[in-house]
Amino acid sequence: MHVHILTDKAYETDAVDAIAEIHNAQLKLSFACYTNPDERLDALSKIEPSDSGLILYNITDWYSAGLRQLNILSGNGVPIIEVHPKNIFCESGSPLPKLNGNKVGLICGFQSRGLLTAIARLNNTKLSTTSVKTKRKVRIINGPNLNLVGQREPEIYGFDTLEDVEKSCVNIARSTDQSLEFFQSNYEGQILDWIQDSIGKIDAIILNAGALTHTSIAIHDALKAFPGKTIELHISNPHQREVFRHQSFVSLAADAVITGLGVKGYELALLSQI
Ligand code: CA2
Repeated sequence: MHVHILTDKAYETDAVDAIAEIHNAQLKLSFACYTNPDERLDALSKIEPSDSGLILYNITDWYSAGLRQLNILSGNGVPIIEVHPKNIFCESGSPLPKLNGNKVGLICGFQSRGLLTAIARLNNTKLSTTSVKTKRKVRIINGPNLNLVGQREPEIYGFDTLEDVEKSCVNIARSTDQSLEFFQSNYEGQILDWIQDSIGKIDAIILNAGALTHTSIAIHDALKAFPGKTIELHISNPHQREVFRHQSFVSLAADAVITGLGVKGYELALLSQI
């Protein structure tokens, strides 16, 4: 499994080096930065048809000789993915012209994280035993009465139902390469089981414990045992409400807290990198 990453921007090397370090344990990554077009051609000519793929990172100026080389590689069955940190379609840039062979695709707009997605894609294409190791695994856990959101008290919780929230979170998880499970229960024991079951399996829990936030030392203790990241989330801002909502046992065990942003808070928690 040998993936080549090619760029022509010297300032990108740090990001790519860090990514190469993470991935070299699982696959061989060769990273090269060529600002000189002739050197780039030379590098392309050294890629073997048996190699697993080529990632072109943030390269904007292509010229006919380069395209010819890429066409040969692509025709030889080497998958090629073009990655741009920015959304080139918003910046009046344009993608590489279509190649003859099996160009895999284009990823843009995810900053340097697009590289991870491209590597995971190539990894998957050729190595069925190494599934997508780069995916952050997230659980969103909702506590009591959150199944009523959108149906009652819209002045506090808005009009979106929990089902609507789940749908938008699933879309965000998909586009940010995270795997997501979305739960709701009215039972404290069930929430404890989901937290305990996350240990060793899940990278981050986004928890809206509902009213249990203000009462449950058991949830606090379970979160303390969870080694991943915990984001406490509330649709409303409990600090602006009754005094009994000002105390949170979850906050003491959480890495971050989002409150009062409505159901958008779920999406923001999912987009945050902690
Ligand atoms: O603001 C939040 O997200 C809360 O966690 C929601 C809880 C509340 O007990 C917390 O203090 C703050 C309540 C869950 C939703 O309960 C509803 C009750 C009736 C109608 C609609 C929702």
